[in-house]
Amino acid sequence: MSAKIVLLNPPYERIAKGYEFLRHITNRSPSLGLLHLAAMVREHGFSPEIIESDIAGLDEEAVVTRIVASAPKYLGITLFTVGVWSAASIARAVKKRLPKITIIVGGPHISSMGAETIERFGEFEIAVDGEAEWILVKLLQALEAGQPPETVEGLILRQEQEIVSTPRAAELKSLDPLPLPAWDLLSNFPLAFQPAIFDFPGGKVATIAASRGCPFHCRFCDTSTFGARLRAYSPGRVVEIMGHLKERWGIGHIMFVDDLFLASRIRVMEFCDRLEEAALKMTWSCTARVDTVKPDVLQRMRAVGCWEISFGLETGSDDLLKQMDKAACVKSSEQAIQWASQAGIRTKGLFMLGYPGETEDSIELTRKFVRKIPMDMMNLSKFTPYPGSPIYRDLYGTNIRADHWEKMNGMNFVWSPDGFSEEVLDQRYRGLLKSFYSQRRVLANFIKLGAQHPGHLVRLARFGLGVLGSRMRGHKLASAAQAR
Ligand code: B12
Ligand code: SF4
Repeated sequence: MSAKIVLLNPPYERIAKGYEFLRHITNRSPSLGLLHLAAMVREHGFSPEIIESDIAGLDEEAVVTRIVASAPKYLGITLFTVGVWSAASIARAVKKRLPKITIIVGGPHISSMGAETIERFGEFEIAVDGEAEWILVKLLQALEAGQPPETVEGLILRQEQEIVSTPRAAELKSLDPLPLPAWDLLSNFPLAFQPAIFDFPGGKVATIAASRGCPFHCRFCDTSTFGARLRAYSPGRVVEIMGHLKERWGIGHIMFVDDLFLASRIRVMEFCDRLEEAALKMTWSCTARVDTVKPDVLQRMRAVGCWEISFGLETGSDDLLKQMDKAACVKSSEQAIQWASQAGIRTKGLFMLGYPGETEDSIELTRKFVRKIPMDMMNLSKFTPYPGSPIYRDLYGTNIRADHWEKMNGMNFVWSPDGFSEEVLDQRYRGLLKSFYSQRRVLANFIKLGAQHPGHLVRLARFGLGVLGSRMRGHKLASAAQAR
């Protein structure tokens, strides 16, 4: 019988306590990393299972019960910094009840901080550094053959008291030979895995990472998993995968999650040609740097179904953009949003608040900027120095501590720039979002989208009921406290 491996996306603080109603409107995309790994190990004779804890509504205890009932030989956990503590506690509980299991970890947190993490958390037995499809297959094969894991490249291991690394494994040169992600292993795919509200046209959605790697070095960004060299599927293969998703699962919209989907103009134009030939009639969205778009490319993208582009705009201050090493300026941000919107593509701006060097003036510049440009959606994250990002190294030893890992979800200020308390930053955070979302133009867009795709309105209603319920619970608690 083939050896079983459970691949786990652990529960973590996705939503701050008291704000559970947000789950109706947030992004519920599955881990593509686990889907790729599952497909690859299955192709090599292993038997994978996937647990998406949050999406399945499982807390730590429920996850442990599930794993113990499944009794796999191997447990593989994907680690974002935010999930490390909860993963360690699950690993500890599982190991107690299944002492022969081997616990393997990988993912962005391990690619940036693998050695420190397995040194600190004895529960994690073997760590895989970086892109892991081949490394995991070779590791499982070595373990099944009774060979020591030291023979496999790309690992971080505990040997007696020492933490050692084996030589770094070669990256994939092209993504084409990879098997299709194992979407069939997800329960209730695609319905349970919807993106954030108003962030897709409606209907069934799936994600694809059509390329890996990014040659830029924005100081807040952790690129340690895939490195600086861009590798991709051929445009034809991307279209084949889209066709498969449409035929097998009824998917109508694709979200490309690549760091740099538009890195090469030639590649994008060829992708558009292939997509047109295939006549799939699907819509899609992607992310882009502002300096990678031009009107003709945008018009071509629109003609073959591009529905939305998310631009990493970050701030309305040129000074801050410079400090971030973003290699872009506010003027080019404005230009890109205008071009995209003139081409008929919706735009989402990704911003952050609280980067080192942020001041009341820079916040005011951002506030004016988000009201000036014709952007349809705004995503504002609270600046977080993720391990693996250049800024983490600069700030480490100031006031970020490993205990902050559990809070590193972009929704907490784990670090504040000079002159700001967390409370003030929180006020500015709410103020910026309000400035943007209170605009009539923006609200009218949502109403229009909701009328075209009522699924969004259903989610909005559930969210509203959640807010109401939470207020009432707060009210009851307050009355109970007063009564005491
Ligand atoms: C799509 C995406 C999401 C989606 C899907 C999340 C998910 N679970 O995959 C959503 C929107 C839900 C999301 C949310 C968040 N994200 Co996000 N997200 C991405 C993005 C853009 C692409 C991820 C992807 O699909 N890559 C392609 C797949 C194939 O790669 P992969 O998942 O890394 O897996 C490979 C390896 O890591 C490794 N591997 C992964 N897991 C495992 C497990 C084992 C056992 C092994 C052996 C190997 C292994 O092998 C895989 C195949 O090669 C990345 C940026 C990037 N370039 O990776 C950011 C990124 C991963 N996100 C990030 C962050 C911070 C978050 C949030 C915490 C906050 C936020 N900013 O939104 C939340 C919560 C995260 C969570 N735990 O779900 C950071 C992580 C930094 C860190 N150290 O934690 C990244 C790197 C962005 C960045 N550059 O800073 N995200
Ligand atoms: S923010 Fe985007 S462009 Fe900058 S390094 Fe990260 S992935 Fe690359």
